[in-house]
This record gives sequence, structure tokens and C-alpha cells, in this order.
Amino acid sequence: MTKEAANIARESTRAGFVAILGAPNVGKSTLLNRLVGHKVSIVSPKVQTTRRRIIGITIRGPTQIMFVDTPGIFAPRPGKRLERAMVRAAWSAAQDCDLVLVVVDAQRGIDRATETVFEGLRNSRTPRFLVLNKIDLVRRRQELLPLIAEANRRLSFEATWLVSAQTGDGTEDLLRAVAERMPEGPWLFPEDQISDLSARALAAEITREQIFLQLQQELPYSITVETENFAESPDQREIRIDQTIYVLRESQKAIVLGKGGRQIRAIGERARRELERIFGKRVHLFLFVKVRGRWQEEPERYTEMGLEFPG
Ligand SMILES: Nc1nc2c(ncn2[C@@H]2O[C@H](COP(=O)(O)OP(=O)(O)OP(=O)(O)O)[C@@H](O)[C@H]2O)c(=O)[nH]1
Ligand SMILES: [Mg+2]
Repeated sequence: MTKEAANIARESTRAGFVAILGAPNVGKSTLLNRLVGHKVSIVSPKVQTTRRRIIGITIRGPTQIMFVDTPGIFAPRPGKRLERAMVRAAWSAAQDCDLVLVVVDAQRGIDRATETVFEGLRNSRTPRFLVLNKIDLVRRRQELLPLIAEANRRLSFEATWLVSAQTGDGTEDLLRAVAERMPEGPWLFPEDQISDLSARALAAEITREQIFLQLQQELPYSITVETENFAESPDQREIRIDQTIYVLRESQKAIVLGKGGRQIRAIGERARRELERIFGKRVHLFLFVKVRGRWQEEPERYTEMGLEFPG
């Protein structure tokens, strides 16, 4: 046993779950990645990028912290099953955790979706921190005082943190405070594990991220990506990944493929490079596009996405 390990063993360990909640696009996934120090959850400038709960794990001294990234909370449109499933997944994360981080975009302030989040937490007894993110976009911190006062008037918070998930400003202080708030208990994951996502699921997310980054308007919301095959070469230096991109209509398939297959090649190229960086191995990525008009009504698709199928 190393000296450090012996010290930790003597001290009692701590472990806890921390749900990251907020309106779409406030920077929850960027914050998760920053706090964990790895890319665990995908990020894009579009709303509703995250579709499921994703755990990012980090260790500070004797404390293991499981941050739970969640889909942004908003009012799902009638008949939109996927939206319902996403919002439900976010709320369920808030129920079984030791601390909630309520993330608000410092520039945008309290919009309708953020009001929905505050409303939903009003009767919760779980301790919570207010996290104002994107402070790099605000000229002077003083400008945030009215927003801090207003948020704390609407919902009580143990503390307020000003951070930029993008630059890392303020996130170390937040991490330290979170660690101190965790209950005593044994660690729940092996110490080298950084996420609960399987490699297959992460690979599908990385391709979906490129779809969010490269395709416009409604298209990213009409798409889901599944990894059909994930195989390492015998010498473990290369990975072959086959994925299916499901779209709702023929016309969408044409856009995803692009003229002469240009668009799908661009998506595959970027996703492949990102996967090589993440896995540290050579990656061969094969993408297939399938039209499936009712994929958003199929329970199997939700299981693949890591979501419960809402009835
Ligand atoms: N300037 C600035 N931009 C940020 C910051 N944090 C996140 N962003 C940007 O905000 C956008 C949304 O970030 P995400 O992390 O995907 O936001 P999210 O809350 O997870 O969004 P959903 O998953 O859609 O709910 C991206 O373009 C990020 O680069 C920040 O601290 N400063
Ligand atoms: Mg997200």
C-alpha cells in the first residue's frame, strides 16, 4: 500500500451523488466535463443536446463524487414522447442525490425553463447550490447581484457560486465545496472509472454530437445513433465501430448523406478523430443511415438511449 493510500484508508471515506440540473443550454454538460476533468458528456450550441443521465466520477482526497449530468428541463410539447422521457430522466436524478447544483446562465438569467426548475425543486429537501455559469460573458460581477438576489428570493440555496465552465474560472472552489458536502460512506465505483457510460454508448454520443454540430434546424432532433458493433483488434491497438443513424424521413436521409456522401463523410471524420483522442487508439468508424419513421415510438430505441420509455 502506498503512503497516500494508507492515509486515505485511515481517514473515513466519503461518497455522494450530485445532480446537475437546469434549463437547456445553460452549460450543464460543459460543467460536468470540467469538474470531472474528462470529456464524458457531449456539448453543442443547440438546446436539448443531452438526452439521458450521465454520471461523471471524480475523486478528491477521501471523497468520491458522482456528478450526474441531466437533460435540460423544459415543458415538453404534447405528443412528444422523447421530450417527456428526457425531462423525466432529469427529475429522477434530482430525487436520488445528496446535493443538487442548479445551473443558471448568468447572461440569460431566469427564463421560463429555469422557472420550471425552481418550481419543481420547491418542495425538495435535498440541499442545493445555485451555480451561475458563463460569467465570462458578463462584464462585471457586480452586474450579477440583482440576479443572485432574485434567484435566492424564489428558491432557497445553501450557497451561490459564480463560474465559467468554459474557462474553469471558479470551478475549483465549487468542487471543493461539493466534496465537503458529501456524506461518509464507501466509494461506489472503481477509482479509475470516470463515467457510467459504456464505450459503445459513448461512441454513439460522440457521433450524435457531430450531428448536433454539423446539421441545422430540426434535423438533430429527428436523429438517434446506435452502436451496432464495437470490436478491438487482437493487438488492442485499433477499434472498429459500426453505427446506425436513424432518421424519420427519406428527405432527412438525403441531408445526412449530403451531395455525393460529403456530409456523412464529414460527420464520420470528425467523430472518428474525437473517438481516437478519447480511446487513445486508431478507430475505424462505419456509419449507416436508416429511415425509421416511428423510432421515437419504439421502446427499444429508448433502452438503447438509456432512457425509460414513457407510456
Ligand atoms: N461563454 C461560455 N459558454 C459556455 C459556458 N459553458 C457552456 N457554454 C456553451 O454553452 C453551450 C451549451 O453548453 P452545454 O454544456 O451543451 O449546455 P447544457 O446545459 O448541457 O445543454 P443541454 O444538454 O442541451 O441541456 C455550448 O455552446 C457551450 O460551449 C461558459 O462558461 N461560457
Ligand atoms: Mg447537456
